[in-house]
Amino acid sequence: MSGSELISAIRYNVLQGRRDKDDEGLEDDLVGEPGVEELVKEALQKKVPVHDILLHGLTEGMKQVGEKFEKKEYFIPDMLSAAEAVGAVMETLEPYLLQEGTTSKGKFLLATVEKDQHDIGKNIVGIMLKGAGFHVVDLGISVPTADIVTAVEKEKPDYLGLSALLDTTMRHMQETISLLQEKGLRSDLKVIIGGAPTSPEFAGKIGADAHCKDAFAAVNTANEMAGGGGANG
Ligand code: B12
Repeated sequence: MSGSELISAIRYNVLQGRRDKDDEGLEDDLVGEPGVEELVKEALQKKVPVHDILLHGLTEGMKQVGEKFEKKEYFIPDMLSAAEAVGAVMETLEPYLLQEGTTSKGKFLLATVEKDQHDIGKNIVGIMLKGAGFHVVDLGISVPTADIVTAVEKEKPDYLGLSALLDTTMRHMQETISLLQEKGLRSDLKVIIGGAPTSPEFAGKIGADAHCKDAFAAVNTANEMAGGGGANG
């Protein structure tokens, strides 16, 4: 398979929720055909850029899963199998994303906000930031606002990254910033937000320092804030 065939096969197999060759597939019976794991390994061997595997294969596949969920063609277990297939290959991709830094450019605290369990995007952001030389502390999913603020108090990070994928949980980002302000913890901290329902306008409205549309933008923004260049500089 060529690079672009591999990318489209990865996308299709995410959509089918197929982690590996033993999985059947949500819509077609595909047992024996390579799944996401085998395809990603082949793509890496063929030197398909990791950026393309992530954005055009895995992330685009998840986006299409979301569209099917919205149209009620897919249900929660279907979203979960796709998410599991993507989660499983992150370990394979991690060493390729961790090529750059060894020196710490600062401490980066990451969390998915209260009542929100989505973490694939946050985990990618964490791996890429580690790779860019930041010391990443990941607080996990559905982290209560008070716990995020306590962690800021304890860890004294330079950056706080908040992730929200639901319209109903975005408000906890604002809540977190307000509580940080109340406790006098906001001024030395850069707050960066991300996740599908968020936007630069929303970031401005709630007083965050930046919004990033994906993990590559997160690395660029953090690098700029740390006083260096972009993802490649
Ligand atoms: C997988 C998935 C799930 C999985 C999550 C598994 C997991 N471990 O994460 C499960 C099945 C658990 C799930 C559950 C639900 N989900 Co869901 N889910 C998705 C889906 C299909 C993909 C999300 C994803 O992983 N995308 C791939 C990653 C790589 O992209 P990303 O998350 O956007 O992250 C990138 C950027 O946003 C950015 N980024 C993200 N975070 C951060 C943080 C920082 C600091 C920075 C800088 C950048 C950044 O960088 C990332 C990497 O490039 C989306 C559809 C979609 N289009 O997003 C729906 C979606 C988010 N889910 C949705 C819904 C409704 C739900 C449920 C409420 C369903 C239900 N009725 O129960 C529950 C809620 C559970 C909860 N309390 O959180 C809706 C949300 C609608 C809305 N706008 O509010 C969506 C949009 C589906 C839809 N179209 O209706 N879901």
